[in-house]
Amino acid sequence: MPIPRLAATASGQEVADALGREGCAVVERLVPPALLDQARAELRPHLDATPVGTDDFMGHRTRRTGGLVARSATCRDLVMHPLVLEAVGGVLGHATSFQLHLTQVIAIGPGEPAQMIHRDQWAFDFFPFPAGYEVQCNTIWAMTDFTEENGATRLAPGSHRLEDRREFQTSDTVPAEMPAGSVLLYTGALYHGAGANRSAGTRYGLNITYAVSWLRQEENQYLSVPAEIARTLPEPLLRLMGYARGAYSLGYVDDLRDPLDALFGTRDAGVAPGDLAAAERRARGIAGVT
Ligand SMILES: O=C(O)CCC(=O)C(=O)O
Ligand SMILES: [Fe+2]
Repeated sequence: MPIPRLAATASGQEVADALGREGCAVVERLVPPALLDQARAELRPHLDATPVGTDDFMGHRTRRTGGLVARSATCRDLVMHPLVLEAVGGVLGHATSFQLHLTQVIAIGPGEPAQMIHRDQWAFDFFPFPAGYEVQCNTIWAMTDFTEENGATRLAPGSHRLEDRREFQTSDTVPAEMPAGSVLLYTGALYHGAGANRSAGTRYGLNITYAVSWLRQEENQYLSVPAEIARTLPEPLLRLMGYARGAYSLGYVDDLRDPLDALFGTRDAGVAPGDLAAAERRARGIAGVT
């Protein structure tokens, strides 16, 4: 089965329907490539400072840079992209709410072999979720063109319905080729993996994932985004990051307080709301980095 491809004019429901059918979908040219160039420019010092992975799964020629909500204003907008949130809501709508699970630029360097084919939901200690019960929905934005040669993500469309712990070969999968500015969506149960990079350039993908709010987040947003920066962010983004109760009472603070009350109850008088530059200066000072 081919990967469903939709135009940027598609509705969130159409994307969610494609995800229900095949477990994956590409929305072509959803944002101008210049927006992703801007994100890359904002992240440049962090991308340059990130070490390569230390095992075969993370990739010995692959750099994974996270903390994107703290580090890039453009990435905040991508986390909150309305079409993506609508599609994710369609896939995870059986739960009370969903939240941000991780943010990561995946930069695959030349010569990196193909990653093992896997399900992202295996991160939840390999819990055997029932077939058809999705707890996670993911995006990979193409910051550079994704081609079979440079390591486009490889997918087995329809495999979200198969049994767990299945072994796939790379040859059982197809590459999600797409021009820069496009986004690949796939569910937590879909078998996939990064492709081998046989080109001379680096493949940049922006992996932003979401999961139901009753599961633990893969990237700890409370520590990845310093509170001084968090206090400058819009409330809907904060809630998506986990400053909200999941289901009835998950994640409350002391006397059943809402996490946002706790965050703002200790507002730092030295940083005015919205003054991101001041917040970042303060955060760097606190972290001991100049
Ligand atoms: O970068 C990619 O194309 C996919 C990476 C991936 O699936 C993962 O690291 O879990
Ligand atoms: Fe993955």
